[in-house]
Amino acid sequence: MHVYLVRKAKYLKDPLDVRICDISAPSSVIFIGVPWDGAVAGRPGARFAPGKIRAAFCNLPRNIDVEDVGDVDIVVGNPEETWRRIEMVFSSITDKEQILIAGGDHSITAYAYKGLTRRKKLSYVVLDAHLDVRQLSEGLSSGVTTRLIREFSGDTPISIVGVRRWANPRYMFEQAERLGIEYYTMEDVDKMGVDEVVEKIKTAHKHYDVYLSIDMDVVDPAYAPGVNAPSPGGFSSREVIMLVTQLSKSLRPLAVDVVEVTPAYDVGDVTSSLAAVLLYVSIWR
Ligand SMILES: [Mn+2]
Repeated sequence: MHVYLVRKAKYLKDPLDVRICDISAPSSVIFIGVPWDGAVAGRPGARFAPGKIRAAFCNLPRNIDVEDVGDVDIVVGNPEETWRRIEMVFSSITDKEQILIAGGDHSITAYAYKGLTRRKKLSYVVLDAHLDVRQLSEGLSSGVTTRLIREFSGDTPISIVGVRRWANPRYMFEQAERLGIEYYTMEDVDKMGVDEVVEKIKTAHKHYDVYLSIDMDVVDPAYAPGVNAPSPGGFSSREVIMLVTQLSKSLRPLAVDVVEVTPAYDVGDVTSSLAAVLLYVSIWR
């Protein structure tokens, strides 16, 4: 092969400037993609997000080893088989300090959680504009995730941060309360401040291995336009980076996912690159 032919062109030649994917090494921190969007009721295309998020994540500075273990092999048109596969993959992950997950629509979270909960006593923290307490009988959508997690988790704590009053019908707030789900609306966050919210969540989840899920629609559409169900009035990218950094330092989550990115609606990959940065700052080791 010609000496000037490389697998991937490197634009900068500084040998000290090493990026995450320049070297592939086993690590206790792994990156896994779940390219499934078969449960999207709104704007489809999240199946293409892991590729975009991976590309952005790969290009971040390599301050820690992260092992890319690939994508879950999903089956288009078959949610039951796909969810079974996701659950199998995650139930087989052992001895990892942290699992970074690039979705996919939000339904992947429920089955990743279900797989991991076979070995660990998990609790669930989610950043989301939506309560996601819909029933499967309403139709296949990613709005069922928090209800499914409640079913899979028994009575372990569930906290939602960033809920929009204008993006959820009133009865869903009652449903969430009935299911024992703690939620913080954007107004709550504004009134209390991020420090107090993080402190309250830390106390509620202190005896558990935490699964932290980041639905990118928690971010304002001005900063994250490429999502399935955008809702105005969310965090800026700077605010959400600070929130995820603080939550991760406090909770040391076992698993962190970024979901609902829809590259076809994105602008210049800003949503994918923010998702990649959120995974990056969630690394607590
Ligand atoms: Mn959502």
